[in-house]
Amino acid sequence: IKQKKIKLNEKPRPLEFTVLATHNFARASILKLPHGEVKTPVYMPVGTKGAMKGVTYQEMDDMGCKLLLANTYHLAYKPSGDLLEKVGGLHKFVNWKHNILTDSGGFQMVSLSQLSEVNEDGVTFESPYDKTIMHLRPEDSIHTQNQIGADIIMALDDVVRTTTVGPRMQEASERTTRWLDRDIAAHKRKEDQNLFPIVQGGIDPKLREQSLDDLIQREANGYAIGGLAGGEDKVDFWKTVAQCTAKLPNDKPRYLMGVGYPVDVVVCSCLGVDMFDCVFSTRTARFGTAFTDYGFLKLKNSEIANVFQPIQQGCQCQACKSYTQSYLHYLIAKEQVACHLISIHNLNYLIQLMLNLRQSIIDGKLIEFVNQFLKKWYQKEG
Ligand code: PRF
Ligand code: ZN
Repeated sequence: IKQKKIKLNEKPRPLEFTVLATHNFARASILKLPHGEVKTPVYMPVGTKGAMKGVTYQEMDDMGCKLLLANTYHLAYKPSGDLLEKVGGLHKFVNWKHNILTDSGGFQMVSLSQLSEVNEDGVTFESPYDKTIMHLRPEDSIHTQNQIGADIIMALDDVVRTTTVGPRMQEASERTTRWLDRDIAAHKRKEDQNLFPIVQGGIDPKLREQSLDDLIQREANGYAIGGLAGGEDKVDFWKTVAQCTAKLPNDKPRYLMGVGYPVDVVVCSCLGVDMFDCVFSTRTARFGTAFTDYGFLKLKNSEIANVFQPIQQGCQCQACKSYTQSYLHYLIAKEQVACHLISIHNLNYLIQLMLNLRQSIIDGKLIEFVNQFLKKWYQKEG
């Protein structure tokens, strides 16, 4: 009988990852973090600036959310790392008792590319609000993330557009590894904060392979797959995700950054991803679009005025339990609260989608689940 060697004197880790069931690459697991257990695969709602757009943290709690995302760049600007440290961290500041993950600020190099400049030392941002300058070196990002106190913190990566080719992509990918070593050296709270490295390399298999090798050597508690969902072809996207999940250690969580389109989270869960985040669900809600089993529902469309049913039959969210599509259609033009209700529905939809997918892995019914999901998603309700 093969037995796993137990290393004595192994330091306790602020993360335990237990795989309960698998189907090919897909896994149903429990991720135990300092602020409680998270069932994976999981979708993490994004509260960039320490607040959700249009949804309270209490409402996220009511939906069963156990892991939220926030962003270091925005929090460093306001309310600032120093203030958050003074109040005892972001959990206390926003009164959230479950887990938090902070992104490092790396992604803002792309999203705020007009206002940022990068070199080997780090990134410099000019604030879009008041033109102040912020230097974000790996050491600064980690220091601020230590002050914020999230359960999972992200390495500062050199992020370029996914469709970048040539030497700049290679430089970014290799620099991400060099920065990781500075992140690791700067990280002061290894006992209660997990630092996840981010695999880069665009859609170039060779660069990805190198990035994977380099990062896996550093033996982190979990890994993220970055640099995707940036306008590349779907086939390249899926192939790259598959390349990463095939190589990343089986006993550690894998987080695919910036992906939250329902079909993508289903496909990528099947490829072995455990964690997702994306602003898409709430952003699209603010434009009046709701997620349903039958695809997207544009509540602004005039014919919705005559639909006296909830967004989704059987959905247990606040919006669906109380209101018809017709009323929401009428509200959109008048009141902010419409966006609030649709956001709640979309977040609840993704949280439930992940829970159902997870249960199907546990029950050995993933194939049936995916068949049903795709059949409905690509078929108009009849
Ligand atoms: N790096 C970081 N955050 C991210 C990404 C990344 O590559 C993505 C993928 N486009 C989303 N968010 N640090
Ligand atoms: Zn609903």
